[in-house]
Amino acid sequence: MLYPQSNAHRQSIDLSGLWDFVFDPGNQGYNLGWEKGLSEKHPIAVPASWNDQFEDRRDYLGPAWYQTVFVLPWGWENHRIWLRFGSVNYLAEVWLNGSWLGQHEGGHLPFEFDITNLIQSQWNCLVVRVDGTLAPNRIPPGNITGSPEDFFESHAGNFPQAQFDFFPYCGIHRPVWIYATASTAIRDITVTTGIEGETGHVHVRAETVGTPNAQICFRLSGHGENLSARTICENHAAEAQILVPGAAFWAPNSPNLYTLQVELSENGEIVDAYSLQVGIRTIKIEGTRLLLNGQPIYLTGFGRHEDFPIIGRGYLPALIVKDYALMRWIGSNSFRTTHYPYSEPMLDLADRLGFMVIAETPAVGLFFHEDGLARRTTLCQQYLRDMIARDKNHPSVIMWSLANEPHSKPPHARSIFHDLYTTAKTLDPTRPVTLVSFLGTAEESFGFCDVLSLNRYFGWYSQSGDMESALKLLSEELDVLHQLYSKPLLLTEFGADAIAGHHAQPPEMFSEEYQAEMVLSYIAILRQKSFVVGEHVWNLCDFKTSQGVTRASALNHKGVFTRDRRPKLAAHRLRERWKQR
Ligand code: BDP
Repeated sequence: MLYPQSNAHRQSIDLSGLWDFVFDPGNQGYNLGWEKGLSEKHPIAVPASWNDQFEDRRDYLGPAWYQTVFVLPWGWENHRIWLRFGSVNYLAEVWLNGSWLGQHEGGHLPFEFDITNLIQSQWNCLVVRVDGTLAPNRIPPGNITGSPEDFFESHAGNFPQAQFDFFPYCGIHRPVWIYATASTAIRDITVTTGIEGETGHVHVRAETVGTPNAQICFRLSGHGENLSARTICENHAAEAQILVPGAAFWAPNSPNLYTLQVELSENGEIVDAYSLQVGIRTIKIEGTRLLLNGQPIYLTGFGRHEDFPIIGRGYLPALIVKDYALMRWIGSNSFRTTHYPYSEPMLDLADRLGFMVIAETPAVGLFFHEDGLARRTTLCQQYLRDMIARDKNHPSVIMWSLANEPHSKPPHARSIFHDLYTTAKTLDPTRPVTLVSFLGTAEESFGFCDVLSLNRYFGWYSQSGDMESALKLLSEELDVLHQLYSKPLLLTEFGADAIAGHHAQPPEMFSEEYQAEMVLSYIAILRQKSFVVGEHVWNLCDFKTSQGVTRASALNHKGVFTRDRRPKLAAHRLRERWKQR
């Protein structure tokens, strides 16, 4: 799904700002006709989670109602008009001027409605009902009361009872846009790239609406080139292959980008245009190595969260810029979008700044009890498809992650993941696909995944405080996985909680020294294994969680930076280590 853009042929307006809002704990909004307009209104900022914006509703997960009004912008008459939400967590129901537009389930991914026939020339009233209640048949799941062997017990007593280790923030988390195009317009663009010697191959496909056989022109410019291909759409689609001799390839140290301009014309007149940044690169697996543009790469970096005081999981451009500054300062080259797709601008910056990204679906904490399983499986498929549709054109995205730490011991888990793997490979044969597991040798999906992604906390949740035994176990387990599968292996999570300012010599748990020692000692082991292709420390920053006995101040303290982005000892040590490469 294309991100909104403004140019001479399409216009987008961001409706972010102060909206009206009301909590609906008694679920009376439908009966009171709130879809036509709210009777009680409190100001709320959009985008941002609602949980930390008020004095007393942190743990309230829904339902709640949002409302804003807007006028039809000048010149938008006779255009096709869309309403687009970047992310609403979790279930959104939407009305425009009292008419039902539809609903969307799941945070972290965009959805949109064609509002051409409902928009009015003067004021328009947009109402959104949001329900973030945790439920066992939602993705990610929560409020599970079933048999304990089906899920990870350590989250069971937490409040709110999420089946995952981050706060279940709710609300409109990313900008809401209205945008206008001509009735014949570009709806989707897919770019794949290849390399042959010095030549870059850029394959472009565009999909359109309106006139089925409009003319299309693909122009690729940058690095001294200005190449174009013209063709005519057949059945609303057109493709072209552009060869770029002596291409400037995209890589972390040289994130070269070209601009692809797609122009759609009717009777010789341009009716729509869309431009996209294109990085020419390949990503492949050869034996136990991960190759970018044919060269082995080693990932250094983090898992992270979209999380910050007051805005919760809301989109905050300054935070994105800051986190890239920190990730660059510390010498990392990659991250995983733990545990859900991040905002589109985050990926745009990864393209520009040269970070490699493992893009992960919201399938965290999956469990395989029959109750609700069919529904959860369908949602996982949908979120995977939607994530690939949204993020497929980013050169920075080098891998898809199907899930984080599923409780996948039950035998039927394997076929569910195999189906997800097949979906990812069918939609995008160009990228490796992984699944992030804590089961190690018991993870059945490692048999078909392209890369083994393992989370390990020896020395923390087990062998607590006993670094020597922890490292021995780590080293042995890695070797066993290598013997079993002989595939590239990523340590996607390792780390320790450190309360900033707490020190101990000799190091002990929760001190900055223990965290630093653990992270550095793990890295020393990983670097001895030729089949290990990367190390992602858990986490870039401390982040908010549900309350529970292992979460002092309802925070996970495994950040090497604090929640307000100040370095702990581990950040300095990592920087020294990663600057050596
Ligand atoms: C892993 C999870 C991650 C948690 C982390 C931890 O993948 O979401 O935050 O453990 O417990 O199991 O710190």
